[in-house]
This record gives sequence, structure tokens and C-alpha cells, in this order.
Amino acid sequence: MVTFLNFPRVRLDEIRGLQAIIIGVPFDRLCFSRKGSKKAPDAIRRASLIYSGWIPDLDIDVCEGSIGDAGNLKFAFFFSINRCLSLIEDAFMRISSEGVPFVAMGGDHSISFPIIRGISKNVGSLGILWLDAHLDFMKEYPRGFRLSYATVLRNIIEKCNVNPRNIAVIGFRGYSTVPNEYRDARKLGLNVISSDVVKKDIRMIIRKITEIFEDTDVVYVSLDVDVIDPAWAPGVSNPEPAGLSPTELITLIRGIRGDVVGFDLVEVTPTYDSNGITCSLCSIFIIEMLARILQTDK
Ligand SMILES: [Mn+2]
Repeated sequence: MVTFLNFPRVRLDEIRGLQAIIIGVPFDRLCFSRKGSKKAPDAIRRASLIYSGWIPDLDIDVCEGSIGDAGNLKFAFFFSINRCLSLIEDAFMRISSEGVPFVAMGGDHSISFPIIRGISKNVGSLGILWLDAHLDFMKEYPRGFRLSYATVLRNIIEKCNVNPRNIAVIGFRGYSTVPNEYRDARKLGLNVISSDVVKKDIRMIIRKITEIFEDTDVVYVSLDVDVIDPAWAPGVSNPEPAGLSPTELITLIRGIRGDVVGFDLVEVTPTYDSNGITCSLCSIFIIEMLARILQTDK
């Protein structure tokens, strides 16, 4: 198996003591637009192989850290959706009980719910940085689905005991958002910062995010790659024009303060990618995430 940056392959029962792990969650059954994000983990691993792992600006080489690639969670085709979700939850409960920070490669955005539910049993109060063009705050989408890629943040707030005031949704524009969804999110106290506001004064936004996380114990970061403009990242399930640039996202990742328990990176659909540019970009985002984790470890 190809591993991310050729990191050693590790089993989940031998991760104790590692500084970080990468793990694939190839589950896309709750995405109802352009499917195929279950192929993203391996496509991103392949794309990563042209990079060295060294970040010139920071002079950090993530390959010098003790990092392992735990491969992909395995979902058989005959598993029910609920069985897949509890498999994800159990895996991340185990990972967080070992105290090892992780980067989870999705998969559609619904996976963030079982991940957060799994880790919330082992960590204190959570702040969540939700980098996404969308709010993912529908009550049901499509009709009859209380949990899907478009309702996941509502599930996290209602069922994982996360205070909406400790959640920052950054990069919102969502031309597929409906007015009620936006009103509900604001009414509940969710901090929503739109893409154009980020572009105007990114330093101010980083300060604001730091304030939002001030009274939390740990931070979780969810990157829905559609937060990036489709010009740079066309291979996503629900592209939204007028998004962040890769540089802006990297600045945000480097600006995160506090103890990061884990990152996820979701909604990448290699079938809709263009010459692999989305997957290459995601490799860089993951390298930046790992560097951020290694810096906390010092
Ligand atoms: Mn999303």
C-alpha cells in the first residue's frame, strides 16, 4: 500500500507514543451530490509522493516527526450506514484514548460527526474550526436523512454536547444554503464568517478564532475542501465559486492557537479533479496540519 509521504504503516493497536497518525475514512454514502470521496484517501496518498515533507517558510520537516499512516478504515459494501458510523466512532475513541493527534482523510463530511462523538469521550471541552463553504446545518437533507453531509454540524451540536459559541464556521458563502438554515445557525449562536470577510483581514479573523476558542480545552479542525475556490480545488462534491485561496487557508492553519486533537479533510472527489490538482493541494494542507501538530508537541 502507498502511504502518505511514505510514512511507515502502523496498526491502530501500536500507535501509542507516536506524535501523529494519518488515517483514511473512505465513506461517502451520506453525500448526495457528486460522489466518489471514498477514493480520496488513496488518491491523496499517491499525490503526496512528489513532496519531501519539508516546509520552507517554517523550516519544519514533518518526516522528522514520529508519524505513522494507519491505512483506511474498512467498510464492507453490506454494512449498514449505522454500522459504518459506529465503526468510525469506535476507531476515533480508541485513537484519542491513546492521546495521539490525527489527520483523518474522508470521505464525505458526515464522518466528522462520529469522529467528534468518538473523541469527545476522551477530551475536555471542544472548540471547532469548521472550514467550509457551507453551514451543514440543515434539519434533514435529503428528506428523511437526519445525518448527511448537509446536516452534520447540526448533529454535532445537538448530540456531541459542543457549545455552538465555541464553533467558528470560516469561509461561508454557500450558494446552495437556504435562508432558514442560515437563520437557525445564527440564532443558535454559531460564529459564521464569510469568505469575503476572511479575504479582507485574515489577521483579524485569526484573532477572532482564538477568542472563540478561549474557554475550551482542545481544538478540532474540520476542513471541507470546498472552502477553497474551485479554480484551485475543482475535485469536490459541491463546488462553490468565490472561495479562499490555498495561501489563505495555509495562513489560517498556521494561525490556529491551542491544543489541536485532530484534523479532518473531507469532500474530495478525485473523479472530478483536474489533473490531480485538488489532491496535490490536499497533500500540502495535510503537511501543514502535521507541522501544526508537531509544533504543539514541542
Ligand atoms: Mn461541509
